[in-house]
Amino acid sequence: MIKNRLTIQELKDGVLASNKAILGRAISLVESQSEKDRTNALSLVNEVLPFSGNSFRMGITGAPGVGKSTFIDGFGDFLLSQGKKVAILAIDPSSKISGGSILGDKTRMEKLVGRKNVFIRPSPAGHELGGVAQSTLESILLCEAAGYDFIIVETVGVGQSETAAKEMTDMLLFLTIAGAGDDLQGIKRGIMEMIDLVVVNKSDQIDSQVLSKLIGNFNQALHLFPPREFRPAVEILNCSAINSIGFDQIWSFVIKYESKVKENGSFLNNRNSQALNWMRRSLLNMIQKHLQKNEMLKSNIEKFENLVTSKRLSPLDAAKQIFDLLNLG
Ligand SMILES: Nc1nc2c(ncn2[C@@H]2O[C@H](COP(=O)(O)OP(=O)(O)O)[C@@H](O)[C@H]2O)c(=O)[nH]1
Ligand SMILES: [Mg+2]
Repeated sequence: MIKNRLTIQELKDGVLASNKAILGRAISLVESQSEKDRTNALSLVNEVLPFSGNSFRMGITGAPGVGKSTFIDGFGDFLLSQGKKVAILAIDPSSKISGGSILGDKTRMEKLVGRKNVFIRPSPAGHELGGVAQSTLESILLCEAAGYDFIIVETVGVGQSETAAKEMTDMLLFLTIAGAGDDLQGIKRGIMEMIDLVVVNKSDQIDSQVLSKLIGNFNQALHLFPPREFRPAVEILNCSAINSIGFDQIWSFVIKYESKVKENGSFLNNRNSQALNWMRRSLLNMIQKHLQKNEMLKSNIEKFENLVTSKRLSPLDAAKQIFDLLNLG
């Protein structure tokens, strides 16, 4: 039994001892949006920070139904057999609407649930994307401090959530299937640029000619992008997640990818620039939130909005005058 409230020290000790129940509690703390909890969460994360970072972080994205959960279950099991300690987290802002979340159905993860070296955490419900992304980032750090050395971040293949996943992982895997209108046309250019590995799932259902054609199409599209200097070229592999077929090749790619980015320094450079970006984005968010609460500014903004819509002041001049009111020098 764990007592009701744990001190930051107790949470830290439990996380470092890799106590799953306490890790869960620590993650609940970073997910909380109450002001007091936020203060404690920041202290806790700072405390464990020196013990974090020692992992490979893989993001997984793809449209609903392509088999992400099934893939994570099977591939996670494969990773365990490689001696990895696996944590699975999710960025799923849609859980607000659905009431569940992409990892909510832990029953899908039949191979992983209850295994010693696995920690599974669904996305918190009822948060905006920004809040989900922030708590997922902090959860990654906590899991690493607890000794998890392979972190999987699952995200739904829509909107900004995959950008958020990209911004906190070392490699992004795009899972897809043949047909279903989900080939090249279905992938937005911006997403294509973020992907490090494409995996065509449900190979058990695909005719080999269709698969070759799909792979050919992908390769053609990839040629339109400049060669990647610091990371291995994007590859297109296939698997049958449900039958655990094809994981060897995916694992080989991950090993190749990890050793290349670690050797040439881009692994660390990427992690550092991700950390700095998170700092900058958080700062801008705080400034924005703070200003939105400022009454003087609110009333002035209304005044300036009227001036802009009645064409008495240009939008740019209005912005400049509002900025000057802030007296930031
Ligand atoms: N035939 C076949 N079905 C699969 C495979 N992987 C997943 N599925 C099925 O596809 C459906 C959606 O899988 P799920 O993992 O929930 O997809 P997600 O929405 O991307 O997480 C389920 O019915 C799975 O059993 C596969 O490799 N082969
Ligand atoms: Mg799923």
